[in-house]
Amino acid sequence: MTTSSTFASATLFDTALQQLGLDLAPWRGQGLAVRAPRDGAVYAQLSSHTPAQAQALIEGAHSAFLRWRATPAPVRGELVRRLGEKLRRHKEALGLLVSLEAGKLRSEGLGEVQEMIDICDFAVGLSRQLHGLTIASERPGHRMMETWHPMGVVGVISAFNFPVAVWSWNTALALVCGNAVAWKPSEKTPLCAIACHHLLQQTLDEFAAQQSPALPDGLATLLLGGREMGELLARSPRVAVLSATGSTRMGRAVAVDVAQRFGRSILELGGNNAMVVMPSADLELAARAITFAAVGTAGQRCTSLRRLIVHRDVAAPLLARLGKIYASVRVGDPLEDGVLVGPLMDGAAFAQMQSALAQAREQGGTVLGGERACEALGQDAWYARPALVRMPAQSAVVQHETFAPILYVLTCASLDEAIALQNGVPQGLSSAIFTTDLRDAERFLSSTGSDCGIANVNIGTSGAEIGGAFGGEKETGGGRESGSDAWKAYMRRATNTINYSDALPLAQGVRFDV
Ligand code: UN1
Repeated sequence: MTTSSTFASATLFDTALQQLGLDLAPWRGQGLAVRAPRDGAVYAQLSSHTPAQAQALIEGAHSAFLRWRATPAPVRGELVRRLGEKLRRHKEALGLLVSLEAGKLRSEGLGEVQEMIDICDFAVGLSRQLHGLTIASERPGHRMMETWHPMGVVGVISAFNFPVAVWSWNTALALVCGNAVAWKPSEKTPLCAIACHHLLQQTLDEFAAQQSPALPDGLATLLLGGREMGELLARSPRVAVLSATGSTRMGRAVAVDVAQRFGRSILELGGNNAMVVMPSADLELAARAITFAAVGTAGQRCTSLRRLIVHRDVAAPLLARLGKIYASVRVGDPLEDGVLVGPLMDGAAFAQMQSALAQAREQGGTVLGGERACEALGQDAWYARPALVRMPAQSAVVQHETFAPILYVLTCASLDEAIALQNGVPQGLSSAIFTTDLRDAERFLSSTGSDCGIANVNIGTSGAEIGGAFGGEKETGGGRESGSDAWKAYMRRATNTINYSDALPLAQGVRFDV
């Protein structure tokens, strides 16, 4: 049988582009490599935008915004509905492209596109629900209310590990909220970005032809480039909101630049996610959840499980089970059926993993796994066996996010100790507890429990649905994207007081007779 894994990456890239109807010619140049982590093959070289081109595109986005903000929100929703339809039609091809360029399993690539479809559906509903409140006024014959208005150009900086979904969370919401979008994708996944841009541009063109007056060009723009492109977005006074996903280091730089000009930022930065396993837990379920969260996507999700805090009473059986899983889990070509762990993004990611493991050993850790694997798949293909690391304490290396399949294991003697360990790191994205004890579960979710933006019971830390707000506290940056009322970050709130009486009473009983 011939499976997609039998084909060289170039052939598969060709197939995906053909199915997407995407011509790469206008994007070709020098500077940005399109690379497949599964075999390290470089498929194409693309050019970056110059700063002058980027400035012009941002200006164009702003002009488009001035028209788009006056388009009724449900009509804006219709555009996003059509984008969702287009994504449904191209799910296979786009999913394959994600698997190729980000090194994800087939089902993870498809899952990412499903996440895009889901957020489009969500945003369509939202387009009729951008509600403000009506508020009781203390003055007779007065009414107060809130109205929500578009902000302007929303800048989006996204990371390689979710090269399409994170863009869609921001873009679907930003568009229904009446904003324009300027996107700087990771320089490691430019082709996924071009494909998304192509599908949105096609949708916009079809939609614009049916609008009167015609829709302006430039509503969604793509800025290809490196770090300097991110800086340009962060510093541009035209960018009203900047939503940035990536490392804490990047976020710290961006946040300062945006704050300097009183812009608004939505930051989704590093995670160092923990799971607590209590004595009452269903250990088999916990072992499966741990495996998906820790080794899935080769540990390269910001929600990946990095710390396991297991109660000493169940540490032995759980670790024995995990030891077996870690020894047998299949590492290999992510396009091959049965493989659960694909490649790391590149050689730098592999080097960082090895450096973290060396530090863990120095800090008293015992490492199982972690060595290079599947070298036959390519000299520049960087696979690693997932690593399970027993640590004597939550030392420096455990406090740090390493974007790789390393799971540090700590033991605890009580829920209080577990919560202190869970909260005892600088990051605060995702967390979970495995327990069948109602008290433990509720305590973990309470104000004295997990300090993360995501806290789960009896499921892992990764794989969040789009319906909830996504993001976290402390060094994770505090931003919220995706579902719930995250849309409010893409709009500005106006408080309106309307006097329908023939008098002019002042608030707080102030007298000012003229
Ligand atoms: C990310 O890693 O940047 O919750 C996003 C998850 C995915 C999104 C992760 N739905 O794991």
